Amino acid sequence: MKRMMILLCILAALLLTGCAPTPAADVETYEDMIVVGFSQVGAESDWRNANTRSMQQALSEANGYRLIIDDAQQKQERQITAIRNFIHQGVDYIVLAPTTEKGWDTVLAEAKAAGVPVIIVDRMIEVEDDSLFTCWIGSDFRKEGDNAVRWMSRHFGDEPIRIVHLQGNIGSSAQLGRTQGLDAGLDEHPAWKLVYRNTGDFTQAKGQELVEALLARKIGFDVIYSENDNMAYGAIDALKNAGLVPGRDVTIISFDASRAALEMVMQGEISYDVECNPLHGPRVQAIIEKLEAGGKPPKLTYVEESAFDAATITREIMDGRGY
Ligand code: GYE
Repeated sequence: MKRMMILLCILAALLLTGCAPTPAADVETYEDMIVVGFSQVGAESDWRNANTRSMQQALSEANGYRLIIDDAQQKQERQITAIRNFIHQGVDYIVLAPTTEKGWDTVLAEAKAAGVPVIIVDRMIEVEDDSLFTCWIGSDFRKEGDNAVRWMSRHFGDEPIRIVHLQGNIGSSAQLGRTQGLDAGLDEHPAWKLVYRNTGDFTQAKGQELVEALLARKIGFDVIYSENDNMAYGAIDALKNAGLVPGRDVTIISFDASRAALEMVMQGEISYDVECNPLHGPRVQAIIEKLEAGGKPPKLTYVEESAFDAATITREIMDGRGY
């Protein structure tokens, strides 16, 4: 019945846009498919785009899926609306990559009441009742922050350093964990001074803008702790435009370790990059297959991750990188 409803919705949409192929063929095609509504955060970073591509590749028509993606442009209200639409359309599964951790109780209770399983990917959610989601798969962001700080401790010890902290979207697990890591490092090293902290929304443009403003205000700093690669790219552009040499005048720590950033690690512009793996598509596919077969996936799954500096990065690692 649920599947029937979604078929009708898809057909109606196709007819309205005037691009419907022969309906009879379509009904048959979609009837055998697993319909997944994916509420994606946005397109703020290379990490995010790699994550979307991974979902599209794994949950493809060839693999038996009909994937409906909603881009929330980093707004939680838009995600809530998207989830409600998915419920009304009668999708088989909802996959949610949440903007922030809080604020999901009501809408996920609606999904539960409608009997739609919800799989959370990437960032975590904080809900009163854990039965509101089926399972979660993503990264240990606090561990990532601790990893970065361990490198800083090895590299700087108790040297006095002035740190600029570019944060991700406030309230997202990726921001919270990476910030907690740095805060613990600041507590442990009284010689480390935080000279500036602000959110760059995980975007390159905002990262550049923040660092340009700091340079214009003549605020001195030795280290930029950037909570993702795109903000680091923006910061690097700002430094170069001001005649500074990233890696020599300013040490840059970043997160994600996407291919372009690893090139910069190799060139010495980024000193340390903590890996965050966006390739969740096949993992979500495996979860759905397990559920379809009547199995029970683990409630929480953390992806194994590494980190790179000039001493550990190799051409081989970079060539094997899918994002
Ligand atoms: O680090 C950043 C993206 O939630 C892990 O979101 C993700 C983060 C990632 O915009 O680049």
